[in-house]
Amino acid sequence: MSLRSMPRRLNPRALRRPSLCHYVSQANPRLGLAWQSCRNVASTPTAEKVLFPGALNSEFTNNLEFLRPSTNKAISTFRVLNQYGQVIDQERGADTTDEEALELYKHMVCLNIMDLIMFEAQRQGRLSFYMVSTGEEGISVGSASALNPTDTVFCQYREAGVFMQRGFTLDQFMAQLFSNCEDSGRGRNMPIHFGSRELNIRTVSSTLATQLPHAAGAAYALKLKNQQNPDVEPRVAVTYFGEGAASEGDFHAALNIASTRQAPCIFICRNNGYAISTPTSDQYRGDGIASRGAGYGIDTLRVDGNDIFAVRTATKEARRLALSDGGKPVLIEMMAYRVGHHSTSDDSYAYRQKVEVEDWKRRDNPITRLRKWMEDRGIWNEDKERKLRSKLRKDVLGAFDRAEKKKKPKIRHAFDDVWENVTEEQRAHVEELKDILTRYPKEYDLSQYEGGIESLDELLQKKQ
Ligand SMILES: Cc1ncc(C[n+]2csc(CCOP(=O)(O)OP(=O)(O)O)c2C)c(N)n1
Ligand SMILES: [Mg+2]
Repeated sequence: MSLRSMPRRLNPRALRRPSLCHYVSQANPRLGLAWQSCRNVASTPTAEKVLFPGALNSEFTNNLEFLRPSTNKAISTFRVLNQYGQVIDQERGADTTDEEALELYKHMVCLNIMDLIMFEAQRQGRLSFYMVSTGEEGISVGSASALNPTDTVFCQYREAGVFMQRGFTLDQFMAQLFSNCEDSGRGRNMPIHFGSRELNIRTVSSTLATQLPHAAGAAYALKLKNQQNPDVEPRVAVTYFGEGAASEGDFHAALNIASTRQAPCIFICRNNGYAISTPTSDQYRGDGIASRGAGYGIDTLRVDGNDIFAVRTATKEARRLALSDGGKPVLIEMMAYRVGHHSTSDDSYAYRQKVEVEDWKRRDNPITRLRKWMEDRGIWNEDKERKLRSKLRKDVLGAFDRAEKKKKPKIRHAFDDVWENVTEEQRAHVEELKDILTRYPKEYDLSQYEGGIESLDELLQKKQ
C-alpha cells in the first residue's frame, strides 16, 4: 500500500497539530501547493526517485560522485551597462527614465560629497566616528529606488544611500551624526546609526547580522498581514548586510526561517571584498554569498553593484518574486569593492596595497558609470557636473553648520524610554548623576545640553 492510499487516520502526519503555515495555506488555497508538495510524499516500491522526506525529487544513482563546487562555473554577474556606460541589451534597455537617472545620480553624488566632508570632519575631531559608502553608492541608492516606500527596511551600517533615496534629509543625517537635540535617536547612538520610523527604516545596529532575523520575522508578519488585507498593497521586508556579516549564525538562521516560512524578505548582500581587514579569501571558500541561497532553497541572483541600472532591475524583479506565490524570500548578492577604509577607526593600508585601491578607483565606479550613460544621452555635461557638485557641497556644509551649532539633547534622555515611570533604582541613579554634575561643574559643562541640569529634575518630579 502506498503512503498516498493509506487511510488518513493511520498517517502519523495527520495526527500532528497543524502548523500556522497549514492554516495560512488553508486560508488561501493558492498558497497551499508549495507547502503540500513538501508534505505529501508518495512512494512505490519501483520508484525512480528517492522519497525520503528530507530529500524530495532526488533520483537514485549508482555513480559515486561527490558534489565538487570548486569545479563548478562561478555564478554569473548580472549587468545592464558595460563599464563604458553603454546598455548591453538594447531590447530591455535601462528601464529608467532620464528624470529618474538624474535623481539617482544626484543622490549618489550627494552621498559621496557628504562622505568626503564627514570623513575629514572626523579627522578634525568635530565628530567621533564615520563610515563612508565610497564605491557602494549604486547598491544602496539603486536598490532603494526600486522598493515601495511602505516596504520595511533593516540596514547594516553602510547604506546611508538607502536613507537618502527614501528622503532622509541632510539636516536629519547631521542631527544624528552630531548627536544634537534634533536627533530622533536622542543622541544615544554612535554616529551613522540612523533610523527613521516615517521612512520605514529600522535603526541601524552595529551588532553584525542581528538585522537579518529581524527582517525575516518582519517579512513573515507582513506575509500574514498581506493575506489578511488583500485590498492593501502588499509589502516586503528588505535587509542589507556585508559578506562578512554573512559569517554570523544569524545569517543562516534568517535565511532558513524565511525560506521555510516562505516570507517575502529580500536579502541584499553587499559583497565589497573586505570585513574590516579580513579579505573574502579568509571569509569563505564557496562561490561568494549567492551560492548559499541555493542551499536554503532561495531564488538568488548575483549583480554588478557598480551598475545602478542592474541593481534597480534586479531589486524590482526580486520584489516581484518575493510577492509571488503568496510570498517567498529572495537573495541578491551585489558585487562591489570597498574603496574607503572600513571606518574612521581603520587604516586599510595596513592590510591592503594602496595600488589595489587606486586600481579599483580607476577601473570602475557606480557614479562614473552612470555619468557616462547620461553624457551619451546628451543629458549631462561638465558644466552641469560642476554646478551640481558645488550646490551639493553648499547644501551639505549648510546642514553641517546648522547641526554643529545646535545644543545636545537633554541629559534626562539617558534615562528615558526604558520604563514608563521612573523606577526606584533609576531615581537613585538620576540623583547620583545630579550630585556628581553639581559637585564638578568645571569637569561637566552642561551649557551645551538642552535644559541643563534641570532636565534631571523633570525626571525626579515625575510621579512613580
Ligand atoms: C557580532 C559582531 N562581531 C564583530 C563586530 C565587529 N565588526 C564591525 S564591522 C565588521 C566587519 C563587517 O564586514 P562586512 O559585513 O563585510 O561589512 P562591510 O564593513 O564590508 O560593509 C566587524 C567584524 C561587530 N560589530 N559585531
Ligand atoms: Mg564587506
